[in-house]
Amino acid sequence: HEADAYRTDLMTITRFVLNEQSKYPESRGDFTILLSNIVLGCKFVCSAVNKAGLAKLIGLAGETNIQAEQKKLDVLSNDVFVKALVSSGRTSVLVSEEDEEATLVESSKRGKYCVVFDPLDGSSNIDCGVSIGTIFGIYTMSHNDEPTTEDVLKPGHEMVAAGYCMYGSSCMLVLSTGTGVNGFTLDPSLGEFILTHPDIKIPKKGNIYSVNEGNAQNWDGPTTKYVEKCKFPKDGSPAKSLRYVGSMVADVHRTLLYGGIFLYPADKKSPNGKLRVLYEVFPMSFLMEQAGGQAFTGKKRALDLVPEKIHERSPIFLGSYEDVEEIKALYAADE
Ligand code: P6P
Repeated sequence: HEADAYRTDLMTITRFVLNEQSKYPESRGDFTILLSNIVLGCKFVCSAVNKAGLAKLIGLAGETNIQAEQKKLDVLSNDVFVKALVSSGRTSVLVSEEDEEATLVESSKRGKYCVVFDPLDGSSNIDCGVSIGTIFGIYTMSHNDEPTTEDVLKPGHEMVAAGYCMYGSSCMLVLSTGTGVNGFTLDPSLGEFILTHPDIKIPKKGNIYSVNEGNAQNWDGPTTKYVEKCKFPKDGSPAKSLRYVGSMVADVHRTLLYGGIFLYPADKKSPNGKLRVLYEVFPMSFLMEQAGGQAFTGKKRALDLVPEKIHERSPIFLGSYEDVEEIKALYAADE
């Protein structure tokens, strides 16, 4: 009857976080309130993304330019997250991929957390039904003065939590609050995220590499050498498989569960790579380290980066510990 027991012991994300927070006697439930507002945003986006295709269909029948509606999905998602986070009364600074400037919360609504997020990463993939996602990272304020962007221009290792929600065949929220990584799947009939992947650990080594090979002509030496090694191993080991969705949440989620390495290297055209430090590189690097993997920028541990601008980019190599070690060795040899 093991299965029956499991089915009745529904561990929702809220209960799970409350259990975790109860270990800190001084916690006043602020984080749980913050998280419940992030979860609300994810449920909204999940429902909107799933209807997007249908809306497109209806759009064809109606006169509105559904394409414009489609495009707005990332703006709509951003509005929902900003409003939910501000109204939670638990945040002071918000940085979103969608907003050029940070949101500094008005004093009556301020709280001790700062949230950096990409409300709908990979949204260019919506039209073809590819999985997309929300990525977020959470810092705490270190003072009670006026909040500024300085409060989020901190190294990623100072984050207290990070996670992503992937809108795919199922809606899955992967979260770490610094004591490991757990995966929760949305049960639409309950409207609850249920713990389905407790204590996720990434395999120490994988046989998948994930990179946009279309940029190969612009790569530097170490990346070129590493990808060459994946395709034509010299030590007689089998060649790796290439899996590249082009949506970071989908590529990182597969890497976390199956192992392997995800690369978005610097190239001649973009010397800092393409992915954003605060709300793509840091949250995914935080999760990888918490799951026993690692994340490297080509020069240093990704979480040790100190961003100077809120939309700054960085090259990133993340995934199975041993796979990232190999590319670190190639960069070290290249110095
Ligand atoms: P490229 C999506 O546009 C995104 O921001 C990430 O989700 C994804 O990993 C990357 O860009 C894909 O970039 O240059 O390979 O198309």
